[in-house]
Amino acid sequence: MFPKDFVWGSATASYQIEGAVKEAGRGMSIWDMMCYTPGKIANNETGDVACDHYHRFEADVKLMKSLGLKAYRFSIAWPRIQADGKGEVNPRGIAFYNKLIDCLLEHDIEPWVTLYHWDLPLALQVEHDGWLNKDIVSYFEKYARICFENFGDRVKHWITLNEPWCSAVLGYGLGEHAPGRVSKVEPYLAAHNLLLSHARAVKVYKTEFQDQGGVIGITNNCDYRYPLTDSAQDREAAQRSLEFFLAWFADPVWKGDYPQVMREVLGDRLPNFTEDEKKELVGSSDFFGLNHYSSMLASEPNASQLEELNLAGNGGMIDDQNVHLSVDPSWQQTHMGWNIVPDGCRRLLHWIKERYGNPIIYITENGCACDEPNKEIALNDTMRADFYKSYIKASGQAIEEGVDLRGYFAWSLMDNFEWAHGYGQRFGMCHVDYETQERTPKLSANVYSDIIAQNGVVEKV
Ligand code: PNW
Repeated sequence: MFPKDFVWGSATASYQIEGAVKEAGRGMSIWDMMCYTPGKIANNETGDVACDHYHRFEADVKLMKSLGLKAYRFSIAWPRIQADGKGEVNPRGIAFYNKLIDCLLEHDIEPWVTLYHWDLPLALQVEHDGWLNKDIVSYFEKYARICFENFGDRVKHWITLNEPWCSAVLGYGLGEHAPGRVSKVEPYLAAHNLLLSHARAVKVYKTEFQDQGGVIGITNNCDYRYPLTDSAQDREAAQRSLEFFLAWFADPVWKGDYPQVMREVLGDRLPNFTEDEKKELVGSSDFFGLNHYSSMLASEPNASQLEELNLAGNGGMIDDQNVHLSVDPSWQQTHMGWNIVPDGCRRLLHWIKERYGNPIIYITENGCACDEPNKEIALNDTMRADFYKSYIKASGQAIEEGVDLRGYFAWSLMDNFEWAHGYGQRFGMCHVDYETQERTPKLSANVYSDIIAQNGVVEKV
């Protein structure tokens, strides 16, 4: 059984579900550009239509209600609010999110709103180098203020950034995500400006909108790392890997600076915070938002593994860490090839509890992709149903052990545009037929719905 007010929700993101990319004054985002560049996305698919949620949000909210969701986490598309990211406010963009928020509240579903889930206005990238330029901090500040002003009377849970690790590493390091850049230096710069932008938005909220009485935080993603063996070297490798992954973004927010090990390894490539910036960062998250999907084994690389790491030339991201990653052959894998290890979730929650002084934690995403070549197979998604049950049970155990976990959001409400993988990877608890746009709850939706109704995983005998 979970605590009485535990928040049960599901999550989506604007570009992955909305479609209507050219409607009602929306400007282009870096993801439109990425998708229109041949060869970047599986089958050259785009978010042009996606789940057509922009036109179907009312039915989608009814679907959420029928499943018993208490909360719904979605993101605002910055280019709907300001087409070029810095100019005029677009009233039609405001109107869309007003309608969505009102509809959720009418159905007693709490809106949890992410300000940035990767759809940066294209003009900010093309004219200002996006997250590489410190100017972004003041653009993001203004955008955040517009959102608090217009929606903050009804929205009481804000998330500034979704997974800045992905923006920095996949967007500016490995080139897999928009804006598709490959570099060993840029990820650290992008991360720096992402963190400063987060802190600035929080400062605006705390100083100008305190009377709205909401909470605001950042959501980071992290997989868990088990040491391959019990050796001190492997345990250090696992710890180092977690610091390069999660502490990179969480230490500045909870402790005021990057982890020491990153300073030592990266030298000049890791930017410095001024004393004022540190002050703005420390304590800038009311809760610890965590997106968690998988686990790996970490070890100190041997000579040939080290050579492999260096040859991979993976944007400096993996070779900087000096960690060899592998899998336990007994682990089941999802359609993304991600390992299903519920105990890793529990351990990561403890790692966060220890390192950051028992913060309030929300799992803002957790879920899995299944191989669903047709609707019939999709509807019988036993692997996903088991995935939810096992991860939720592991989370419940962590709570019993003292972790202050207050909520869980399943990714995702429905199948959607899975970034570079296009529509071939389905994460939804509801199936989407992309020809008819019909939504159908899968087995996992019903299982999750039962979990919500029972406030926990109750095994039927
Ligand atoms: C998250 N990785 O993305 C995002 O927040 C969602 O938009 C996405 O649909 C979901 O997880 C499933 O992928 C991630 O490479 C993308 O470690 C890549 C990674 C992690 C999360």
